[in-house]
Amino acid sequence: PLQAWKFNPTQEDQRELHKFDPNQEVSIQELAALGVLYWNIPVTDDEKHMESVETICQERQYKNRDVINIKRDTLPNYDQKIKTFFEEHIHEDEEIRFILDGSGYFDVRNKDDEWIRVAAKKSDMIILPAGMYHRFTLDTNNYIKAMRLFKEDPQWTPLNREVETTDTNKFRLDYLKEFH
Ligand code: KMT
Ligand code: NI
Repeated sequence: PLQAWKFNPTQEDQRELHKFDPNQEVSIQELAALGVLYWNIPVTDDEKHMESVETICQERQYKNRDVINIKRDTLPNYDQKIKTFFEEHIHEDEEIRFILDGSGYFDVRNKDDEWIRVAAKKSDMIILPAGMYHRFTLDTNNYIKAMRLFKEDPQWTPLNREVETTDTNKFRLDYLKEFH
Protein backbone atom coordinates (compact mmCIF):
# COMPACT_ATOMS: atom_id res chain seq x y z
CA PRO A 1 0.00 0.00 0.00
CA LEU A 2 0.88 3.64 -0.24
CA GLN A 3 3.18 5.04 2.44
CA ALA A 4 2.62 8.59 3.66
CA TRP A 5 3.84 10.56 6.68
CA LYS A 6 4.04 14.03 8.17
CA PHE A 7 6.98 15.87 6.60
CA ASN A 8 9.65 16.98 9.08
CA PRO A 9 10.91 20.32 7.75
CA THR A 10 14.62 19.96 8.55
CA GLN A 11 17.49 21.40 6.51
CA GLU A 12 18.25 17.99 4.98
CA ASP A 13 18.17 17.54 1.22
CA GLN A 14 14.65 17.41 -0.25
CA ARG A 15 15.30 13.84 -1.45
CA GLU A 16 15.75 12.50 2.09
CA LEU A 17 12.84 10.90 3.96
CA HIS A 18 12.06 13.86 6.25
CA LYS A 19 10.31 11.71 8.86
CA PHE A 20 9.70 12.78 12.44
CA ASP A 21 11.08 10.58 15.22
CA PRO A 22 8.89 8.71 15.91
CA ASN A 23 7.36 8.66 12.44
CA GLN A 24 3.85 10.19 12.09
CA GLU A 25 2.11 8.00 9.56
CA VAL A 26 -0.74 9.34 7.46
CA SER A 27 -3.40 6.87 6.32
CA ILE A 28 -4.92 6.48 2.87
CA GLN A 29 -8.24 7.53 4.46
CA GLU A 30 -6.73 10.82 5.60
CA LEU A 31 -5.37 11.40 2.12
CA ALA A 32 -8.76 10.53 0.60
CA ALA A 33 -10.40 13.12 2.88
CA LEU A 34 -8.11 15.72 1.32
CA GLY A 35 -9.17 14.53 -2.14
CA VAL A 36 -6.09 12.44 -2.96
CA LEU A 37 -7.00 9.24 -4.82
CA TYR A 38 -4.81 6.18 -5.15
CA TRP A 39 -4.80 2.91 -7.05
CA ASN A 40 -2.21 0.13 -7.26
CA ILE A 41 -2.01 -1.25 -10.79
CA PRO A 42 0.86 -3.75 -11.07
CA VAL A 43 3.16 -2.75 -13.92
CA THR A 44 4.18 -5.87 -15.85
CA ASP A 45 6.31 -6.62 -18.90
CA ASP A 46 3.28 -7.83 -20.89
CA GLU A 47 1.70 -4.35 -20.51
CA LYS A 48 -1.49 -5.79 -18.99
CA HIS A 49 -1.60 -2.72 -16.75
CA MET A 50 -2.53 -0.64 -19.78
CA GLU A 51 -5.99 -2.25 -19.81
CA SER A 52 -6.66 -0.84 -16.35
CA VAL A 53 -5.24 2.51 -17.38
CA GLU A 54 -7.59 2.57 -20.39
CA THR A 55 -10.56 1.79 -18.15
CA ILE A 56 -9.68 4.57 -15.71
CA CYS A 57 -9.14 6.96 -18.62
CA GLN A 58 -12.58 6.17 -20.00
CA GLU A 59 -14.34 6.39 -16.64
CA ARG A 60 -12.68 9.64 -15.64
CA GLN A 61 -12.44 11.04 -19.16
CA TYR A 62 -8.70 11.48 -19.41
CA LYS A 63 -8.09 12.16 -23.07
CA ASN A 64 -4.36 12.77 -23.21
CA ARG A 65 -1.20 11.26 -21.79
CA ASP A 66 2.54 11.36 -22.02
CA VAL A 67 5.48 9.69 -20.28
CA ILE A 68 8.15 11.61 -18.40
CA ASN A 69 11.49 10.02 -17.58
CA ILE A 70 13.10 12.00 -14.78
CA LYS A 71 16.76 11.13 -14.71
CA ARG A 72 19.76 13.40 -15.10
CA ASP A 73 20.75 11.84 -18.43
CA THR A 74 17.31 11.69 -20.04
CA LEU A 75 15.44 14.83 -19.00
CA PRO A 76 16.34 18.06 -20.79
CA ASN A 77 16.84 20.99 -18.40
CA TYR A 78 17.03 18.51 -15.53
CA ASP A 79 18.21 20.87 -12.78
CA GLN A 80 15.69 23.58 -13.62
CA LYS A 81 12.82 21.08 -13.80
CA ILE A 82 13.76 19.45 -10.50
CA LYS A 83 13.65 22.91 -8.95
CA THR A 84 10.31 23.81 -10.54
CA PHE A 85 8.66 20.53 -9.49
CA PHE A 86 9.54 21.30 -5.86
CA GLU A 87 8.00 24.77 -5.82
CA GLU A 88 4.66 24.77 -4.04
CA HIS A 89 1.86 25.12 -6.59
CA ILE A 90 -1.66 24.26 -7.69
CA HIS A 91 -3.15 23.32 -11.05
CA GLU A 92 -6.53 24.08 -12.52
CA ASP A 93 -6.91 20.38 -13.36
CA GLU A 94 -6.21 17.11 -11.56
CA GLU A 95 -2.59 15.95 -11.43
CA ILE A 96 -2.68 12.28 -12.42
CA ARG A 97 0.50 10.26 -12.30
CA PHE A 98 0.99 6.53 -12.93
CA ILE A 99 4.44 5.39 -11.87
CA LEU A 100 5.93 3.01 -14.43
CA ASP A 101 9.34 2.69 -12.79
CA GLY A 102 11.46 4.21 -10.04
CA SER A 103 10.06 6.27 -7.16
CA GLY A 104 9.63 9.75 -5.75
CA TYR A 105 7.72 11.93 -3.29
CA PHE A 106 4.60 14.01 -3.73
CA ASP A 107 4.22 16.47 -0.86
CA VAL A 108 0.66 17.70 -0.29
CA ARG A 109 -0.73 20.22 2.20
CA ASN A 110 -3.20 19.08 4.86
CA LYS A 111 -5.95 21.27 6.36
CA ASP A 112 -3.51 22.75 8.88
CA ASP A 113 -1.19 23.70 6.01
CA GLU A 114 1.40 21.10 7.06
CA TRP A 115 3.18 18.97 4.49
CA ILE A 116 2.33 15.31 4.07
CA ARG A 117 4.94 13.32 2.16
CA VAL A 118 3.45 10.65 -0.12
CA ALA A 119 5.92 8.03 -1.35
CA ALA A 120 5.08 7.01 -4.92
CA LYS A 121 6.66 3.95 -6.47
CA LYS A 122 6.28 1.63 -9.44
CA SER A 123 2.63 0.58 -9.97
CA ASP A 124 1.10 3.45 -7.98
CA MET A 125 -1.44 5.71 -9.62
CA ILE A 126 -1.99 8.92 -7.70
CA ILE A 127 -4.48 11.69 -8.38
CA LEU A 128 -4.17 15.09 -6.74
CA PRO A 129 -7.30 17.23 -7.04
CA ALA A 130 -7.30 20.57 -8.81
CA GLY A 131 -6.55 23.41 -6.42
CA MET A 132 -4.57 21.37 -3.88
CA TYR A 133 -1.18 22.82 -2.94
CA HIS A 134 1.59 20.31 -3.66
CA ARG A 135 5.13 19.75 -4.94
CA PHE A 136 7.24 16.84 -6.20
CA THR A 137 10.78 15.61 -5.65
CA LEU A 138 12.82 12.59 -6.61
CA ASP A 139 14.02 10.48 -3.69
CA THR A 140 17.62 9.34 -3.21
CA ASN A 141 17.25 6.80 -6.03
CA ASN A 142 17.22 9.78 -8.40
CA TYR A 143 14.91 8.19 -10.94
CA ILE A 144 11.23 8.03 -11.78
CA LYS A 145 9.36 7.22 -14.96
CA ALA A 146 5.74 8.26 -14.89
CA MET A 147 2.77 8.40 -17.20
CA ARG A 148 1.03 11.77 -16.91
CA LEU A 149 -2.65 11.75 -17.74
CA PHE A 150 -4.67 14.81 -18.63
CA LYS A 151 -8.38 15.52 -18.91
CA GLU A 152 -7.87 17.85 -21.83
CA ASP A 153 -4.80 19.12 -23.59
CA PRO A 154 -1.75 18.96 -21.37
CA GLN A 155 -2.75 22.15 -19.55
CA TRP A 156 -1.01 21.79 -16.27
CA THR A 157 0.89 25.04 -15.87
CA PRO A 158 1.90 25.25 -12.23
CA LEU A 159 0.55 28.30 -10.41
CA ASN A 160 3.10 28.91 -7.70
CA ARG A 161 1.89 29.80 -4.24
CA GLU A 162 2.19 33.49 -3.32
CA VAL A 163 3.82 34.37 -6.64
CA GLU A 164 0.47 34.29 -8.31
CA THR A 165 -2.78 35.00 -6.50
CA THR A 166 -3.42 31.34 -5.91
CA ASP A 167 -5.34 31.71 -2.65
CA THR A 168 -8.21 33.35 -4.52
CA ASN A 169 -7.99 31.16 -7.64
CA LYS A 170 -11.40 29.72 -8.52
CA PHE A 171 -10.06 26.15 -8.56
CA ARG A 172 -8.46 26.71 -5.13
CA LEU A 173 -11.74 28.02 -3.71
CA ASP A 174 -13.65 25.08 -5.23
CA TYR A 175 -11.14 22.69 -3.65
CA LEU A 176 -11.55 24.32 -0.22
CA LYS A 177 -15.33 24.15 -0.50
CA GLU A 178 -15.25 20.44 -1.29
CA PHE A 179 -12.49 19.16 1.00
CA HIS A 180 -11.89 21.56 3.92
C1 KMT B 1 4.83 17.47 -11.79
O1 KMT B 1 3.82 18.00 -12.27
O2 KMT B 1 5.29 17.85 -10.71
C2 KMT B 1 5.46 16.42 -12.55
O3 KMT B 1 5.00 16.06 -13.59
C3 KMT B 1 6.67 15.78 -12.05
C4 KMT B 1 6.36 14.58 -11.32
S1 KMT B 1 5.79 13.23 -12.28
C5 KMT B 1 6.35 11.90 -11.34
NI1 NI C 1 1.89 19.78 -9.91
